[in-house]
Amino acid sequence: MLRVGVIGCGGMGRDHIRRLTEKIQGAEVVAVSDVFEESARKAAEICGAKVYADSKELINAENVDAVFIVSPGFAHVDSLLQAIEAGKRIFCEKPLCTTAEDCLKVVKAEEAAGKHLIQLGFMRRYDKGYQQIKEALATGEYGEPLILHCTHRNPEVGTNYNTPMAVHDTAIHEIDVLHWLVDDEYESAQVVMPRVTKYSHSELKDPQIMMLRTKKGVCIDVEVFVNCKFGYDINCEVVCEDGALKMAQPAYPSIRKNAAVSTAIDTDCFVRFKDAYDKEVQDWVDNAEAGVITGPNAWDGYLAAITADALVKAQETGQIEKIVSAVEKPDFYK
Ligand code: ISE
Repeated sequence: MLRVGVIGCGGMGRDHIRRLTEKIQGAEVVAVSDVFEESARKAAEICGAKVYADSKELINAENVDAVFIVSPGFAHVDSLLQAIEAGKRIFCEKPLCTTAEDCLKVVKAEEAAGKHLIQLGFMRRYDKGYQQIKEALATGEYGEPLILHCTHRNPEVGTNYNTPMAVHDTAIHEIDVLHWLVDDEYESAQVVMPRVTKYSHSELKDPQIMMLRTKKGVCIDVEVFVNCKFGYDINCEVVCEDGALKMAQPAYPSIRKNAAVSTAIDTDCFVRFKDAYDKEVQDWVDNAEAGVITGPNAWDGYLAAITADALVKAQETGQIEKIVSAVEKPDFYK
């Protein structure tokens, strides 16, 4: 049984605690901590874990085999470095860290420790729709991918959501999943700003068209539209040399009523990617004993951070921005 300590007991943290307690095989939550003690106490009620006021103490607790980091992004770097030092296995919600510099620190610390410890919570790689496309591409039957057309639509967002968040919070999922999907790396980024919807405000340009070019020359466009009003709508079509593959949508019945045919669209990511969240955590637990990480890792977190930085710069300049890594991919991550 993998004994897990969870750092960060907000909505997402409690969701993961429930998952680890009620669904996941082979794990139990034995420790929880949060800067707000009340949140930690509420979380402890779900799983009967011990509450720690200090997250470092939780990380170093003898009965904690693995650390689950669900605190706000800016707090990840300290917990990650402490957990690496303690040799604990780690699941970290996205982002790895909020700056590329901190991501690199974590990458270097993990490499120096010589053990793959960190899995990053980019759950889309575990979604059946993306997996089907990846498997289809691997058959070679459709030739090479040339263009990807994607949408990432949210019905609405909070009033504090601003233009750069369209990259850091939203497109960050496409940034990770799409280069994995076509097994390629990004070279440059550009953002085109259409007319702004009446549902937005002065701090948020919405919608946006984000474009990425890969090293092999695949062109990707992602429509990010976070006030689309009609649903949580994620689409991906891969145009190849010998066919075009469109990702399947979650299966809902087609309903005939009032002289119309309709099919439901999900309204949030927790429902749309429910199975993917369960699978990523089960996979992390299953691989813990063997000491391997098969999901997104710390290097993927670094790549996402430099790609996001280029997109945010492109939002401001309107130009094509190069995506450059400060270091070569270490052999450790190959
Ligand atoms: C949120 O943080 C997510 O991760 C969702 O998947 C995304 O659709 C949303 O825009 C983000 O704010």
